[in-house]
Amino acid sequence: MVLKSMSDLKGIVAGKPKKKLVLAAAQDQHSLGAVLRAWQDDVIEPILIGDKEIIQNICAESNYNISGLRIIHEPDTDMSVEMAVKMLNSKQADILMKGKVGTSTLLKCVLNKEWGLRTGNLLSHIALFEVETYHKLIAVTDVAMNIAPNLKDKISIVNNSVAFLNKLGYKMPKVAVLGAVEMVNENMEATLDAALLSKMNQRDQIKNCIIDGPLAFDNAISLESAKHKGIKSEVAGDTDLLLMPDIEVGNVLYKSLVFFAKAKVASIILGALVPIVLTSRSDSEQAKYDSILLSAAAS
Ligand code: COD
Repeated sequence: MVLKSMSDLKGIVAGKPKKKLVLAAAQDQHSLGAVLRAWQDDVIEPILIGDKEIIQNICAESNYNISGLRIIHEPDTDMSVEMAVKMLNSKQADILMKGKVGTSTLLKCVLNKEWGLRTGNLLSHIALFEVETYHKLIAVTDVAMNIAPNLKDKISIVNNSVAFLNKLGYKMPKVAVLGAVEMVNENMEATLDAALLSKMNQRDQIKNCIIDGPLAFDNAISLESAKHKGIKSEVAGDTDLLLMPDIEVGNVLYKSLVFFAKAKVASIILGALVPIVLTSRSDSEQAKYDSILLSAAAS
């Protein structure tokens, strides 16, 4: 099975038990809109932590019905994130969501050694895109957490992502490891890592997926382009997951897809005790809603 559009996520979460979601630093218009919609749709039971007065004002201005909603008043942003992470650590809820707080502030709390959400695995970010010009959803990793992953990190990032895609119903997701070129160039580390990951996959050291690389972006997503260059690959033109060389390339691709290609996006952090909805502050309410669905599908 592969997902063709973001609306397919609803089918995956339908019938699953409702999940408790904690929104940290909840005084954020788009996050509140998304959370309340997912609450209405019976996907989640929300708990909001943040500045109660601002939350109530945003909800009143937007005509959101919040009667019966649990709101914990904590006006200090850092404290509200800490409180949220501690709730997840003590298993009082199932999903963490970032509200009006910087990504690295939230991630530092998540990585706290005493009360964070570590599991001993590497945590990584995955984003799912619906782009009009591609025939199915395409996942991209890591565009927001791991800054400059080495080969060991990339193995963990692929394993996190593949386990997640397997959970969504993909039996053997096709993974393209990106470089600037499709040939191994000893001066380009990304191409060396890509070749090693492909060989590890062939030898069954990385399972439940088909990996090919290095592939340049065009070969990964266009069969015609791959054929033109004489590349024979099971992955080329039919990629389910793009593995990025580093955060800069990944983040620029993310923003280009959203702003230039008007792609829909949903994104979460994998590998922690619980799924974490971690979207960019500039992401739309729809992107935040789809990310909640994605986290519910993952938990
Ligand atoms: N998974 C598990 N443990 C990790 C991870 C990870 N991905 N990253 C770091 N750790 C552990 C380390 O092993 C160490 O024990 C501790 O956490 C601290 O590690 P540092 O010193 O390397 O990391 P920090 O605390 O300085 O920063 C961690 C961040 C995740 C905050 C940092 O990597 C970061 O800022 N990432 C980019 C976030 C961002 O700005 N994204 C914006 C794009 S939208």
